[in-house]
Amino acid sequence: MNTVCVRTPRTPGAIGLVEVRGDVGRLLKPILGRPLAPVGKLRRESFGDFDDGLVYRFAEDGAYCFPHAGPMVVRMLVDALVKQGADAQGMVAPAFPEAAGPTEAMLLATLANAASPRAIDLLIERGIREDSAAKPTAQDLKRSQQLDHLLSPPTVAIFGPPNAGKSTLFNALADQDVALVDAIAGTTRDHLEQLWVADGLVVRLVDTAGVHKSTGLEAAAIKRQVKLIETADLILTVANPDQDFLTPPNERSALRIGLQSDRGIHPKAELSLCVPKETTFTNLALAVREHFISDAVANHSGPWWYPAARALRNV
Ligand SMILES: Nc1nc2c(ncn2[C@@H]2O[C@H](COP(=O)(O)OP(=O)(O)OP(=O)(O)O)[C@@H](O)[C@H]2O)c(=O)[nH]1
Ligand SMILES: [Mg+2]
Repeated sequence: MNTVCVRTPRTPGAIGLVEVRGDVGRLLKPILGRPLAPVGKLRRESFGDFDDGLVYRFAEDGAYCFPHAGPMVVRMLVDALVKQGADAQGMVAPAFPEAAGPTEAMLLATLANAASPRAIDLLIERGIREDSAAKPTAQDLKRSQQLDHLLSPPTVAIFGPPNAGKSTLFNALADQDVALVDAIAGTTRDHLEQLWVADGLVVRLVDTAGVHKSTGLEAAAIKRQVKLIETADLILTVANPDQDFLTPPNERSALRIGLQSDRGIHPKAELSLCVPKETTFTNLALAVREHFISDAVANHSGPWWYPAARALRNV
């Protein structure tokens, strides 16, 4: 079976580890642009036209690729391997010879792949590791599903009318100027995304263009972003003091945030922010983390039946 598996956390870092198993020579040749080196050789390679890094063939049927660890680069490498026929879901049994049993191996694999810093301590303290652990109760499963958000980043979309201050907020959270900020309404023409750590929970934060009527090419971009907003796990519905909050497509998971609070507090806001004066965004981070993982669950001492442990025990 041909498989590809990311062995490093899906957060920015220096080097990523992507493990390829199966017919590795055939899978990697089109991506590297030349035949794979023999077993035992570590060699510098180009990954398509999107990155370069190291490749180590540790067995006839196994290779480690070390690209740069930007989440986008890692995803492009995985996508390229999937295009060559590798199965990205197939590799569930990780090679952890130090594990006492299959459950502990799953725990180690989950630790290695967890997106959020908060997941590490929680998995070590409460993650199921005994093969003989008693089956989870309904309450255990309910709490575990909240904690699962720590493993792969949920999507959080910033949604609101033009000029609300969406990109200003997005940029401040990134602490860098990624999105376009301008006083002309409708400046952001497409969505942009980044990972943001909200009180120990990594989320995929998406900036969207102000919603307004449009035609042609721009309409296509807007259609795409409507879909993104519809499927987001949480929508931050924002408005400045002169604007009404828009009704998001899936309102049950929305948080209303009044922006530009230096110009007035929005009466309908659940949380008010003046982004340029914020330094820590503590309240926003807490509200976002609390949306996915309640304080009660975060502080509970019960077991965490992470997805791989549930799959192993069929629960
Ligand atoms: N007074 C004040 N102005 C702000 C604040 N935040 C943003 N602005 C200004 O509001 C204007 C619009 O900000 P953007 O962040 O571009 O708004 P946006 O919601 O991304 O707009 P579109 O992308 O066009 O939909 C800019 O001139 C910002 O400088 C704030 O907290 N206070
Ligand atoms: Mg914008």
